[in-house]
Amino acid sequence: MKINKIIVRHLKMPMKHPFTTSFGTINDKSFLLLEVHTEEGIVGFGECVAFEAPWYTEETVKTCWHMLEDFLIPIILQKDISHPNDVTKLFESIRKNKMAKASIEGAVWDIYAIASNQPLAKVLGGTKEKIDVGISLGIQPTIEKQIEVVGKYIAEGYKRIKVKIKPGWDVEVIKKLRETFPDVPMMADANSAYTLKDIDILKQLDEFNLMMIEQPLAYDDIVDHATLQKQLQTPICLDESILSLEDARKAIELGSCGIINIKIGRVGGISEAIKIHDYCKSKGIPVWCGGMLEAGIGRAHNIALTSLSNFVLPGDTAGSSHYFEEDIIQPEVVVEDGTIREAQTVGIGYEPNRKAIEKYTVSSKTYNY
Ligand code: OSB
Ligand code: MG
Repeated sequence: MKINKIIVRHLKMPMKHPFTTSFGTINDKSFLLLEVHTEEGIVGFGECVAFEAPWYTEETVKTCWHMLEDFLIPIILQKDISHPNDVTKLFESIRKNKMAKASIEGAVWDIYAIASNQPLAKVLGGTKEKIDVGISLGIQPTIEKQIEVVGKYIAEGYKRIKVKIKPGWDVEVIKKLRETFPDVPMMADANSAYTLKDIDILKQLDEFNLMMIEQPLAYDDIVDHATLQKQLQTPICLDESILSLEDARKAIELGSCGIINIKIGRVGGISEAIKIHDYCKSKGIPVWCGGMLEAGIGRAHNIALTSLSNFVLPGDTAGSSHYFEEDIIQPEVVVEDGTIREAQTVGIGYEPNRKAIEKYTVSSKTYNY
């Protein structure tokens, strides 16, 4: 196949609830949506998960658009592509910028699945028909409110609850949550808010039977995490620190984590995500699919990826209605009893909602060969 046209749209979707982490608050979801056309007339969609500000990784909506316009789109237009893995190879000469790369690669996987007349999950080698989902909840103004919000989503059936922690909002909050919900599968995500100097605080969290503590230390660290893991009973899950299969290998060899959160955008695409999944499986390291507050296209990619067998822990792929009044896909993603059914139709399994896409688009540009 050859790609002959790419439409890049910048969308802004108001979020139902502001999302607060140790690094700040996100009120609106601002992101790039890619519509990729082939010569044969197949259309695939990819969602770029970079945020407006470089808090989670260094990429932003603007850096991604720059990388797409000036480097990635010129590389990909009119090249012969027989498999989405070719996209990863074509982008090898460009360093990092993983979210920008992944947005094209995701659309090419969609196209590849459509051309193969199969659901994306099947094309990726997925085996599950239904996936378990958890939910990631932002920091709330008070502990009472945090307990209320957690209770609401337990009642909705989510299979595990993730709460965000930061210095000053940790042991006491987790203790209260554990007292209120003694048996609920629960975990905490620090988004790199601690250092080894905080080891006494982090060790106190061992008391609360958490499934894991996600990314307690620096976003680019695997050495201190290994030191910490030796002193913690609770498994560490790495998120920000894992950008590639090589990172996963090194972290696992060092003993920096017991679990890995895989995000397609963070690792540069689905092909790399599958490699990390397979490697972790061979090492007995469970994985789960992380989220970037995606709209429907990114969410659909995450759901398809999660059908692979070593995604044994519930992911952060909550239902569309948790995030937005209206999603940009049809049907929207629905969670029932804490599970999502894998789509059975070809491609990503959801149709773009053209009206909603138009409504939320603030600017766009078309790139032709
Ligand atoms: O650390 O997993 C994270 C959202 C934005 C940036 C980083 C993270 C998150 C989440 C939310 O935890 C996951 C989601 O619901 O999409
Ligand atoms: Mg995280």
